[in-house]
Amino acid sequence: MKRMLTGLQPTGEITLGNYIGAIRQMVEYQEKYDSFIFVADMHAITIEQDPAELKKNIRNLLAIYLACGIDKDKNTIFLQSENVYHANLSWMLECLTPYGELTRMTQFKDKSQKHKSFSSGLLTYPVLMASDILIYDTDLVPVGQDQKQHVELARNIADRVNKKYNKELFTMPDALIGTNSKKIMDLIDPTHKMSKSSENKNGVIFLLDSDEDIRKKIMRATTDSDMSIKFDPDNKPGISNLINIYSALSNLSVSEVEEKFKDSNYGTFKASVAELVIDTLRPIKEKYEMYQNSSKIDEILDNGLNVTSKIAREKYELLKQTMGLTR
Ligand code: ATP
Ligand code: LTN
Repeated sequence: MKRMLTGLQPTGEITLGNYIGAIRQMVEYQEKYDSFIFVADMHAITIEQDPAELKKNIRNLLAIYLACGIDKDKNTIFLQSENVYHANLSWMLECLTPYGELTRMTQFKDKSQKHKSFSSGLLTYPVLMASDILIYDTDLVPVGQDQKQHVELARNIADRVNKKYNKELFTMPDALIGTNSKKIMDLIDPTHKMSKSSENKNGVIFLLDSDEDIRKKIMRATTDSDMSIKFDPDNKPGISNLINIYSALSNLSVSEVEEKFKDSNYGTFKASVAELVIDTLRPIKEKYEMYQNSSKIDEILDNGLNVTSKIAREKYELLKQTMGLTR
């Protein structure tokens, strides 16, 4: 069985974009692959985090995973910072990665421009991601388009290190980009991705938003004055985004959604999108409450640490020996 690994950063409340673009795929893939799912908390600290807030976000993300249907019996679920081998392997890989390769990463260029001052971790973060992936001999890495370049870097590192030491040290991973994985845009500014860390929360649907808030946000979503429900991301980004959301949650194709609402006005269409989002999120919210307050999370993490630290330690020792870090 192929091994799959992926994780989200606990950098804030989980959005509908994270759900449609990432979590739903994880739930689907858990049936097919030997699946490793983690909370990328070491990645989160590349940007400054309030410690109490980070702690809360870590637990919330774990409860969200479970509430969305990630099954503890079908996945190895763990917290990245508890498994110390990730960062140790990452250091060795950093020393095997040219600086220029990291400054060329699109996400680094974007994020380093956005923040006045930023940590060196923001630059080296893709190597830690490569370490997360390579340490388990991962075959498949489900990610959104924005992370594809980082998986490519992990492949480059694996290939270079294997060649350098003339050994099959690492398995070559492949990015897995879902065919119907859609990029969900901000409701207020539909030319930008819906993002946990957006300033204006009115453009973002959080999985735990109240029904009323969801309705308000969708009814106030930016649209155009053309009044036709047509998918045209360049000229009608707002309506196209709502069509994408409806399509993703109803499993209807974009053209089936256009057909279904061809005689509707924007108000009716928006109300239907809102109701579908509310119906989708209702059971998730109910389960979330149950998991958040249970000791299940701790049991799951203890087991995850146990399983992953054995595998990770072996890979770490192997590279350590190979590089001559030994007495
Ligand atoms: P941040 O604001 O902290 O950058 P984010 O909401 O952009 O967070 P990430 O933690 O970077 O989310 O991404 C987690 C996963 O969710 C990734 O696989 C990413 O591709 C996916 N994802 C994030 N936002 C969206 C979106 N708007 N549409 C579809 N997929 C998304
Ligand atoms: N960088 C990813 C989170 C992440 C990840 C990984 C995803 C960290 N390590 C390993 C897949 C595999 C993000 O920001 N979404």
